[in-house]
Amino acid sequence: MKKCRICNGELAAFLEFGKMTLANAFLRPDKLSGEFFFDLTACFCSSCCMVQLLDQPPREKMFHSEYPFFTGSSKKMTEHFRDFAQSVRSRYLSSGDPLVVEIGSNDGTFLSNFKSWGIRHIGFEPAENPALAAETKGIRIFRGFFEADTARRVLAEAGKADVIIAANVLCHIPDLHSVLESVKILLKPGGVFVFEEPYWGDVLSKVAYDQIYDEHVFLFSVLSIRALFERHDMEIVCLEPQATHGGSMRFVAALRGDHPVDPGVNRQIEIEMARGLDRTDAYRDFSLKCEASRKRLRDILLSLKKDGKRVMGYGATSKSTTVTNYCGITPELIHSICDTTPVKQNRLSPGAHIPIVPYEDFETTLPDYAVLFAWNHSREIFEKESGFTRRGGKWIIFVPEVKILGREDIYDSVSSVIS
Ligand code: DWN
Ligand code: ZN
Repeated sequence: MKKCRICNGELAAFLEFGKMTLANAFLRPDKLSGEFFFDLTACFCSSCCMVQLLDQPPREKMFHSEYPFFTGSSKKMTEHFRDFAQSVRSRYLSSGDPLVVEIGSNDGTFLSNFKSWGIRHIGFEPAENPALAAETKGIRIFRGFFEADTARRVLAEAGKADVIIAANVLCHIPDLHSVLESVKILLKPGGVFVFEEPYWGDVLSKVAYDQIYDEHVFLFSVLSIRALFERHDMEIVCLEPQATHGGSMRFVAALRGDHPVDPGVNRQIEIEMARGLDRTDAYRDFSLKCEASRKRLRDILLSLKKDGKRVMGYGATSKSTTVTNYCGITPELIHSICDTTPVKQNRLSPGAHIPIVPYEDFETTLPDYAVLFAWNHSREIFEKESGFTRRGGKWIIFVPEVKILGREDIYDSVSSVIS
């Protein structure tokens, strides 16, 4: 049995998906052989409370020149990062010539705000596709992973950072001890490290098992993050829950004693203890709920197939790789998945081999039902696609529960999803 990546404690498996492929390895139809599979198993460490994968594929297999995710593909996420940047600017940037560093800056959606304000910035980005997109916008990118030697190189060139940011990045990095040591190399005394990540408390309560895939080697609670930062003489000084990615937590960290600790931090720890996030029972309950969710989604799709209905997927998310493979959803059950990302289009979904089609096909295919794989963008998508339900189409959602939604459920009732 492998040991906890944070504290070397014993790991207990609570959800085994079996053989799974890489969430973002979209395939060319003429190149199906040699698909990579690994055992996807979620574990819990009862010593430090960190939820983590038992095994994670090598990082070069996941984050490479063809990495297909671009933060800017969602209008609402672009707005979110503008607001986030404004909050960082007003709360944490001193006068003078401050420096903002982002770990995993993707296509530069967040840093573009600092660029437009004339504030010095550098983004670390190892994946070529998004790095290139950021550079095209004139954003300063360091092409590489964030590690002690790369942090030292940036330090020599640009000096210490006032703020280091990471958004939906830390949960992808297996060696968090190395990240925190590198943060300490680059962060100014009195500076803050602000990061936001999918929140394990939300994954549990929404049965969002699709947040578990190769790239997400960790899913964080405040308990587990506190245990990690304590080992590096750092502490969490503030927490700000976020609605993004189906429920995230923004953590503000600093060197111990540098900033007062907001009372909300201990309050959240108490909430997590009351919910049992430090005990294995909560995890067993979660895995039973995942199994029930999988069965219900599959049963609905099988019965729609029997009735001859046309079902399409909406959003070829990383998360959808877990859902399609875990639930055994093949092209016989879902005819295609539409997506706005050009590099995903005309490829096949990882493992399940469902064709990915351009977003415009959603209009022309006229599906009877659409499975909302991009459920974390439901507000944006329901706004954009009001015509689908107007002409009788129905959405199938599976988070927080498997449900079929018609127009009346989304737009017409007082307690609707969208209002
Ligand atoms: O942690 C991660 C998060 C931040 O982003 C990464 N490991 C990878 C990625 O996860 P994801 O692929 O699950 O993210 P999204 O944001 O849920 O992906 C949305 C997908 O849906 C994109 O491929 C774009 C597409 N989309 C669409 O076709 N129409 C999105 C919207 C909003 C739309 O209207
Ligand atoms: Zn541990």
